Amino acid sequence: MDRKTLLISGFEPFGTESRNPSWEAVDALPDQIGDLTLEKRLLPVEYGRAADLLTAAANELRPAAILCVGLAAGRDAVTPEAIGVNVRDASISDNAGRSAEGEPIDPDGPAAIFSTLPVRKMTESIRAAGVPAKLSYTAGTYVCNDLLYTLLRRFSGSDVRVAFVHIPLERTLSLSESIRALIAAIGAI
Ligand code: PCA
Repeated sequence: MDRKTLLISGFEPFGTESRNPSWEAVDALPDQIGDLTLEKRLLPVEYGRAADLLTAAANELRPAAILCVGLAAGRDAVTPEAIGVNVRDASISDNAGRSAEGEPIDPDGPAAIFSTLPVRKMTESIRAAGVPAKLSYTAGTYVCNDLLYTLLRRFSGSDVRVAFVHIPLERTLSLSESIRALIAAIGAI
């Protein structure tokens, strides 16, 4: 079997939450799904640095795909993200104390970039696994969007494809359902 690498990331806790199910779900995934070997990375909730760390890992591993996972506290479904936008704007600071109010991520970049993985198919596959899912057209304007946009920009035109999936809080969707959703999403890649 042709083995390929999937680079997959979750985030540290941030804001008022003491846990972040995105890393807990990623950490609980098997190391092998189908013909994909998973390389897992825990990322800091910091503008720029999260993307730099994952870019460095991708340059070293040359994965077939990068799947980033983050927490979307207000949502009640798993939401693959269709698009990253070129803006940082949030009422809370990142974990390094940096705040941003409507600044571009990359002054020379396009306003938005579409995900290069089949997000619609991933959404359907999560639903088929019995977990609520909805395709999203906004990953927000905080660190998750910063990571998605920056990776899409850096790997644009390359054979490294990129997607982002937001999962709800654990009190909204159990960790085992989030894990099931990620396995289904990966199956659709
Ligand atoms: N969610 C945040 C950043 C880290 C995370 O898990 C977001 O949606 O931007």
